[in-house]
Amino acid sequence: MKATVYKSTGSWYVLKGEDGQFYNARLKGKFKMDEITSTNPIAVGDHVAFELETDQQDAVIITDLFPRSNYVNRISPANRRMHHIIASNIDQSVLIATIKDPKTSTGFIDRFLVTCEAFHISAIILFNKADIYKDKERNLFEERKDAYEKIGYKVLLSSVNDDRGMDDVKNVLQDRITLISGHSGVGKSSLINKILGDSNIKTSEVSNWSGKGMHTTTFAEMYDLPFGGQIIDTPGMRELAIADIPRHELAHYFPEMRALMNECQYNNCMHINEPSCAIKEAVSEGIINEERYINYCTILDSIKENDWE
Ligand SMILES: Nc1nc2c(ncn2[C@@H]2O[C@H](COP(=O)(O)OP(=O)(O)O)[C@@H](O)[C@H]2O)c(=O)[nH]1
Ligand SMILES: [Mg+2]
Ligand SMILES: [Zn+2]
Repeated sequence: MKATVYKSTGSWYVLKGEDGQFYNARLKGKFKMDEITSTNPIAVGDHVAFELETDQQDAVIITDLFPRSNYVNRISPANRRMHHIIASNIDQSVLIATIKDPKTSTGFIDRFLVTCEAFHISAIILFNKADIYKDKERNLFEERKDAYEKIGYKVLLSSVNDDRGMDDVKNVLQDRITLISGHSGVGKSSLINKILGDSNIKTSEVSNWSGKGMHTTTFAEMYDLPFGGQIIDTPGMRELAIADIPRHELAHYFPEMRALMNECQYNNCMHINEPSCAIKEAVSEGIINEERYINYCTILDSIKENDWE
């Protein structure tokens, strides 16, 4: 039978079969891994085949992995040459951000956007906690919204407390598979609980066995939305694998730079100190947002430190 992986801890899995049932699963002993640089063979979102007959009473056996349309990964903390695949077969990614309590920096937002560009996943920025914004925060939100919409990103405003923007959020999520990220305190759990409502049976409740006592909250997990579609929650995951991007490619992942970089005098221009740089000119003319450019420089620096060239 075919199934989708809803949860993965690295040693055991929760699948949803084509029959709509949830199954605890393990990998076949000799599971062939295509990607030798990956620390995990199976990730949330994967389409797999499984067999029911098994000597283990409590689990089905995953026998095959179907090709992924895309995936997101991050560098393994234990081994920088290895990757951990966080999720696969994703339609879009939503970053939950806030203007206040806590403040999400544009640096963090831009790193998220660059990562989505690199993985070819469309990105949406959702500013939460609208109920606590006063004039100052509202103005800053409008400024951010204008800046990001101008370069092609969808920006939403929501409040879990007073339900503001909840219809927009549902519209964006409906019938799609969405990876949700955001740093802690922005209301990720609150928002997810609100969207899922009571109707949702959390997949984690299916498995009351070997997973016990594991720190399952650090693993990504997929949930069915009551109005169609799925979300993938990524608890404890701050950032994706930005260090994988070679320095000379970084500007490609800033859409407003990508549009202009052919006009730089040097075709290997890094847009830092080079003469006749179309990007720097656009920044000084206010065509490219200065903060975005500064964040580009900061990310570029961090790649240098990571020694990926
Ligand atoms: N004022 C306000 N507080 C919120 C909102 N959403 C979440 N919170 C609060 O923010 C804190 C962090 O929320 P939580 O969902 O745990 O954030 P997470 O760390 O991103 O999962 C909690 O005290 C929530 O009650 C909101 O829309 N408005
Ligand atoms: Mg949380
Ligand atoms: Zn340039």
